[in-house]
Amino acid sequence: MTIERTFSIIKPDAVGRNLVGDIYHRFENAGLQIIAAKMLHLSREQAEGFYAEHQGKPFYDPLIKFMTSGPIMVQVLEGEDAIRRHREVIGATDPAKAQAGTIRADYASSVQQNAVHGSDSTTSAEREIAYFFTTEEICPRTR
Ligand code: DAT
Ligand code: MG
Repeated sequence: MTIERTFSIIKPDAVGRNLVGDIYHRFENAGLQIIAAKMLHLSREQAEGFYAEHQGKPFYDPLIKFMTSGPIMVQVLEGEDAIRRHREVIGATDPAKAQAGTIRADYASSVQQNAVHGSDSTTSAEREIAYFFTTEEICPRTR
């Protein structure tokens, strides 16, 4: 197993419901260390750039509207097999299909308002971390 970094968002619905501490607790319990974090309220341009891969899909406009509707928490998580482990803790995109005990099963109200984001590959993790964080903002324990 290798130590990986992944990118995570607590979306406006979950921040609005005061779930930041609960979700951080779940990450830490899964062996994921928070090595960078901040609160942001995304502009339309920031959200569109982040979700560029979904442009043109039927859910794209509602997604951008939702992601700019309130503050979010963005974080970099580090740990063994972090990308897969983080996606496991999050659960499936559609909360109706997410395994019991996952963040989306417990907190997402719909596939559109699904509480959290997690990178799905090393390529997307690298892009997404660099989209929101400078090197100086990332604080690994092992530096
Ligand atoms: P994930 O967030 O699990 O990586 P994704 O990358 O396929 O899922 O989609 C990005 C986000 O877009 C997702 O978290 C919520 C929204 N979305 C995806 N599919 C959707 C759908 N069928 N209807 C409404 N929103 C959707
Ligand atoms: Mg995705």
